[in-house]
Amino acid sequence: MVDPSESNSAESVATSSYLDSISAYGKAGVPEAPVFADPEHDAAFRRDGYIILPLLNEEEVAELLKLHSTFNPNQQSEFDTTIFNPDPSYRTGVRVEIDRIVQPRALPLLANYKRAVSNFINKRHETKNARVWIHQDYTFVDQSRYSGVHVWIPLVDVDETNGCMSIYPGTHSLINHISAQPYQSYQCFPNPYENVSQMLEKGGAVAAPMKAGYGLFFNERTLHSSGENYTGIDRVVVNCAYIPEDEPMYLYAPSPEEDGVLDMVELLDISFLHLMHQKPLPVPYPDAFKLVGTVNYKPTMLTQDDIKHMLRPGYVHVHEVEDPNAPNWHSDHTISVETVSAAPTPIEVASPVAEPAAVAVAEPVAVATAAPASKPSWIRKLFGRGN
Ligand SMILES: O=C(O)CCC(=O)C(=O)O
Repeated sequence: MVDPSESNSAESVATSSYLDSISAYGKAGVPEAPVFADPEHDAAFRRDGYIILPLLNEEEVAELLKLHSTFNPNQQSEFDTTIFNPDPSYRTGVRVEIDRIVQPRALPLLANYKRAVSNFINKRHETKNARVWIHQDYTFVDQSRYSGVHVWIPLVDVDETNGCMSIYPGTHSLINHISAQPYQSYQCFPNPYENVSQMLEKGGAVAAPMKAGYGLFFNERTLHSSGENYTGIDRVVVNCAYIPEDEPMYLYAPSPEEDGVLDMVELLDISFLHLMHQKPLPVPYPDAFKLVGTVNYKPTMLTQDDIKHMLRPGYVHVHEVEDPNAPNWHSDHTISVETVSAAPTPIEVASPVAEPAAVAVAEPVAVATAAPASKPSWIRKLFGRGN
């Protein structure tokens, strides 16, 4: 992480040259199906793997904060996610309330997407062990055809003192990694980033300070992390996941029968999502989980050579402060990146990522059509009925 206090105000570098060069290096296909209704948002999201947009007004932020304190009045733990609360009626209550306020703002920005998950995350005040290390979230879509998208909406202003998000631009196009459960200590199974995580955290992180009510939309493949909350105030956020309107929500689990194979499982009832978190799904799968296919997948471990083109020491995210009371306000909402310390490392032109054949999705995620008619061939077997 670059420390802005170490700035020596070196030269500014145009955002586009930095980000274009990143996307030029991505070897993994990013499906063509649009994610955002606005083509400019869509292009930025496709290129960078994230975009920050104004989303909620002050009243909506205040209402959500109040709801959070009703749902979570006495949080003892340093980090809490309501989605994994064991009580189903609690989870449903949270979801209904978040959806009432957030989805009328978020869904119109997206291109034919629906909400999959709605969640409060709270990083309590004065944390010591609540750092969230760099990781890729669970894969919820058939990523040969579609991009999954998350939105992370802070309900208080965030920066590096209270656990703002850091994002790793372009990492959504680095590798076609399917993030399967069990997902433990940020070690997605299997985890191709293991040997490069530290290097990325040190040299590729873009801290994203944000005003309350803004939304950080990110591709479910984009790597992200967050630091401690050193302040005396809880850092409450709303976090939602979205999937294509006409698609089921998928989860991926290591096949109990065959090494190097992932079961592609349709989640029929979102209330059971918690069953797959941090422990293997019971076998045979519970009724809410329908096995629909399998995917050959042995990930290639990324090496430091693979990612060094993404490291640009000296760059920080500078977020332009706009009017947070203007939801969905479209304007020149550029995220600028400027040099604050060292001169940029020269960009290398050597192929940074293993050739597609080395990436073990049997056929690397293909560029998808907007409305594909059939299942991709990398879903090796399809089953008529579940389990
Ligand atoms: O809220 C945070 O600090 C991190 C959240 C996160 O990484 C996630 O939801 O995947």
